[in-house]
Amino acid sequence: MLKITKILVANRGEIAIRIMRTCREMGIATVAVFSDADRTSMHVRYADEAYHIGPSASSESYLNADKIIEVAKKSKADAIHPGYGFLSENASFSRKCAENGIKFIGPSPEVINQMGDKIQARLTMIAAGVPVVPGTTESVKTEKDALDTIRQIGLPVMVKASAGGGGKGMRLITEEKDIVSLVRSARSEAKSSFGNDSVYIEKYISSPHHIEFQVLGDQHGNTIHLFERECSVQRRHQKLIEETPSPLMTPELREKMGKYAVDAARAVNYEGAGTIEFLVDNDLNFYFLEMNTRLQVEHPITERITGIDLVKQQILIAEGHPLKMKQKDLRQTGHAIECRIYAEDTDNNFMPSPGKIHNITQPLGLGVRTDGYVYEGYEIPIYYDSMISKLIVWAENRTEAIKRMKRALYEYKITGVKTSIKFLERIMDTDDFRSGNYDTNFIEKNKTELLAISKRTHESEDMIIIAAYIEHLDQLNIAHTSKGMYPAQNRWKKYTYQKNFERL
Ligand code: MV4
Repeated sequence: MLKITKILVANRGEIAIRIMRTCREMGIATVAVFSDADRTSMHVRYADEAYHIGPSASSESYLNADKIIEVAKKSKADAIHPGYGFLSENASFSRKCAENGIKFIGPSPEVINQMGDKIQARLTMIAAGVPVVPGTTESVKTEKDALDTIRQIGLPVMVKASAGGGGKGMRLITEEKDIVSLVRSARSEAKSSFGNDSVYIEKYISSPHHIEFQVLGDQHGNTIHLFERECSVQRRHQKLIEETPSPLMTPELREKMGKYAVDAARAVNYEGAGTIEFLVDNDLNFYFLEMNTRLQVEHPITERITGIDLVKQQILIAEGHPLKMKQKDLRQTGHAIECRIYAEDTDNNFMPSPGKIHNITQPLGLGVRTDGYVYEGYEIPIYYDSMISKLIVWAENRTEAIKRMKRALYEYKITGVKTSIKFLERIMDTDDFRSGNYDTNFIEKNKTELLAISKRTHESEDMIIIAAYIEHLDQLNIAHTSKGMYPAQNRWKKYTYQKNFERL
């Protein structure tokens, strides 16, 4: 059995800190790596050791596999945790780690490749008996090939990049006359984005739910699932809110999908934490979409309802320990919701809003967790993702969890940069979210309401006056500290409270 005593975290931001927190609890030393732009970042301060790895651009730092491995060797780290994004689903990085005697915390390069190639993944799932979206099982070769296939499946269809995921190189085809041009443009986007022009075709599932199952597999062939996450609140393939259990789920459907999720992971002898993504249509038919071979952003909601530390499980699995828990012992307790807080201007087409954090007051109290990394005076760099924090709440049921999320969002105050907090509060107030009756079209469907209200709030003269007053006090450095509330802040809060609060 491998004994891990030091882990290099090949990431930045909230996830780097999230991983290091578990390491600290386990008595494992931590090594941070950082770019030019991250010299003053929190993950650097948190770690036991930190090493500079290059310029700000990720391509020259957090994606520099050789440099990171060099640091791991120099610092005598036994293992590398890749977090999410960056090198987390890079098979050649996983291989290089192994070649250098460093344990990559995640699956083997073969499994990463097998799931990274979406056509391969479909074939694997078909062989394992897992339902996939009807469509092609090999890449589309010629225009005639595409026409024949689409006539067989029937319009509408989706053309997708085999090396893709997350919406890149994807086209919806609704009319026969567009087939040739859309297949061509999907192919060229695939080529330029992934260096691979292989595309495949699937039947289009309209207004689906995006539901994913968390899985864990150890090195001894034990595989379990940790239930589902509902991830349908998305905007342009960027998730905004996730919750578990899914409001759509029934015990029977969960049992069925959970079994398939475990079958999917077993089909590749999956080692570590992974996610099986499904599309679920309005008649509750479900189809395997993709497998993510990493820890995901939204993992905390699963941790909250199962009581399991997923990072700890990843580390124990990497050391070679067999999973301690059995499927039949796992329970979903209560309801958890995560809101992703982005530094962006929701009134200006969700443009990133980098800059200096002036004040930050984070929500606390019963049932609240924040996974973040920014602090007062920190300057958010332009180079990386604009997600600055995740707000996770738990309560005994969904209605109470929504109330708690509204309370926590109300407490969350960030000045200096624009954030998505107000927009998230608006989502909590929509009938569609509150009823749990929403799918991947939710943001588009409620766009007018969500944006119109946020504009009106910002443009209200009272609000501008109050905001200016708070800003004035902030500059005098007397308002809005993390230690207490001041009259100006209370006025602001009362105003939004009366306007937006309704009993659920
Ligand atoms: C689909 C689909 C409908 N039918 N495939 C978007 C991201 C990529 N990973 C898969 N995506 C979709 N694939 C078929 N055959 C609809 C989507 C989709 C979507 C999926 C999950 C969550 C949000 C979405 C938003 C728009 C489209």
